[in-house]
Amino acid sequence: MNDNEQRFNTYFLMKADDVPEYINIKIPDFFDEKAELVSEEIGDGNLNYIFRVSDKHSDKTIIVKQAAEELRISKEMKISTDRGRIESEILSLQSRLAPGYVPQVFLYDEVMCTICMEDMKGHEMMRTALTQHKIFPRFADQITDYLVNTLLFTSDIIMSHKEKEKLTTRFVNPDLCEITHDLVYTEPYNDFRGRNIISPGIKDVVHMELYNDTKLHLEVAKLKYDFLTNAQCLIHGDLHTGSVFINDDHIFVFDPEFAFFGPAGYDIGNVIANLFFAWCNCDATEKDIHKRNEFCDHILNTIRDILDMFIIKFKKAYCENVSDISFETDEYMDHYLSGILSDTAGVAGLETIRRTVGMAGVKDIRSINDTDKRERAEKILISLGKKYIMERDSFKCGDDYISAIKTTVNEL
Ligand code: SR1
Ligand code: MG
Repeated sequence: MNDNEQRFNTYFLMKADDVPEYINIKIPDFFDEKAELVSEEIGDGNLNYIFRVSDKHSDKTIIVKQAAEELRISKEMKISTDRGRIESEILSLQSRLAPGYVPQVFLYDEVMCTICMEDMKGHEMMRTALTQHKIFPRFADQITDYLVNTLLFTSDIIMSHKEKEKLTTRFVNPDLCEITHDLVYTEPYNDFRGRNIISPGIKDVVHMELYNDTKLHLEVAKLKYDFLTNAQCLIHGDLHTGSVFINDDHIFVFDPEFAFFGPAGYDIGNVIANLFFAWCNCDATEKDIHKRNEFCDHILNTIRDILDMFIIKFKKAYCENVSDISFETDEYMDHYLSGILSDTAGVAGLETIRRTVGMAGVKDIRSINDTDKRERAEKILISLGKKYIMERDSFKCGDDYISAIKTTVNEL
């Protein structure tokens, strides 16, 4: 082994210039012998460093994602780099469960804590596209395929109990789950760490509606306990619109480093909440009324369709694939599905609130420059989030979400 190869036998955080050599050593056949490689750091997430390596003489590219112990969002937060292993393993599993919906993994390197994976070329980050108010009519159909195939097929309804039990141990993810406990389930309701980020004009609302509402605290505690204990299926764990790359025809769902066996509704609720952030952004910033109406209507239709398509596809897949005789009846299926739908609404509420007042906000809302409009959006989000949480058992289909959204918007 020469000196160059040895460089990568001990972990260090790479700079863009290190990555071409790294790829040539670790995946020597990936690029052509005559390739001239260049590398750039393209990540803007909270946790990792993402590099794109390209050949100047061809259109071949590869993505290298490296985990650091210190998070990008805050150097004081340190988490295990094992998240890279979890991410590469779930991507491999999901490429079988939902073919075409996740990027291909070429290599996981446990020393350098890197994942080398397919570049999702021809796609853009969904959050970025949505903040430009682009419309994606196929998204509801695509994401519900992904959700049903990844969630239901890793649950005890379909997967053999022994296989699931074994798989559960591969996806124990304590550090990343702790981030979620803190940022999603705890801090938005008391700010005991002082990390919340609250617009000055909504401070009173936050105190009254979030910090001082003990009935809300009880329901959030129930949802938190469910997240801690309900190992229902293998979830993505952070399925916001920054975890989707999209174009007119296709989506990739990526970045599943928060994956673990948890409640199915966590993923569905995240999708629903994050779509509505795009609605708020357009409502506050789009000056062209026709574009505004078209985009906002499209978002509401997408939210409705996701719920309704999920229910139809879930029931079909359940009936065709249920593997345990105890769960074969329609009555059990309806009981199981209504639990998922209640969790979905609860988590949609938690995500809606935590991205509004918590440390990890979203660009859709925080980039609204007009203070009055941003604070109006934030008040809508807090009120809607609370309805989702407090009345979660009554959100049974897409129209229930649309009614709640329309009522809340008209109230504020
Ligand atoms: C400290 S990480 C903050 C947030 O970014 C991730 O994408 C997760 O959503 C996490 O809660
Ligand atoms: Mg992420």
